[in-house]
Amino acid sequence: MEPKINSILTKGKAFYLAYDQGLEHGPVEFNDENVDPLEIINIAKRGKFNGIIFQKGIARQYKKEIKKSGVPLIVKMNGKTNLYDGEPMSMELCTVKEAVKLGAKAVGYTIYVGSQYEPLMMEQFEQIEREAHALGLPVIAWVYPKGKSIAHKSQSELMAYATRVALEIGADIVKVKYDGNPKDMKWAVKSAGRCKVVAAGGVQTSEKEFLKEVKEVMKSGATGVAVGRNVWKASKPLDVARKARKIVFG
Ligand code: FBP
Repeated sequence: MEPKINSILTKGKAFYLAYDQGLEHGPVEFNDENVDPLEIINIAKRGKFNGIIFQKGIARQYKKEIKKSGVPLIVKMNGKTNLYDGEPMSMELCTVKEAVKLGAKAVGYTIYVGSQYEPLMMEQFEQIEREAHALGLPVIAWVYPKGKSIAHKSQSELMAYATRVALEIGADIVKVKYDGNPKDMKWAVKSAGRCKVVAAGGVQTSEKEFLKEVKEVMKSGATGVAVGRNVWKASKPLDVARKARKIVFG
């Protein structure tokens, strides 16, 4: 079945709010407000995001509120803590069946290309992708080059490699970390072919710098952004969201 990509796109553009950092980095990322998933659901709704990314635990405990918000749910299927200290590896934590039951409109999976465990993640991704596509669910691949073997590779080369990997393995959308160079992003978008490219927001920076990056990735042909910290860590998340949304949707 063709994936229903339009359920997570508006006029062909993606504006997603990512909130899996509690697992990936720990509550050290949060303050009194944004530690509460309800606050994030509220930002996603009022900020008019067209996707909200949660792990299955939050998706289940806050299912009612997510549904009520009307923001399409994207369930992140794998993850790890940053307490783990080995070659990068992120194992599957949720099945496609569970994600569908939680109301997912799409699923996401991280692959650390270059890691010693890359083949394992590729294999899990393939199974998830097959099951998700059989149900018409789009699949987003977070493709992050990590591990000992990539230490001496150039960032620009790696961004395009990441997007190309996503095209080749059947992802509908690939999420990459923007390296800060619009020329590299253009090449990465080209390398992705018909696989759509969204950029992660990265560590919190100034609003000005963040919006500049959003502008650059959009100008380079990206489909959108999947941002977390630069929105919900901001002193006025809805202000930043409004400005970023204007750039994404033009
Ligand atoms: P941010 O916009 O906050 O960077 O979120 C994007 C994201 O991909 C999250 O989904 C994920 O938790 C995090 O970045 C992973 O970052 P890192 O690889 O640096 O741990």
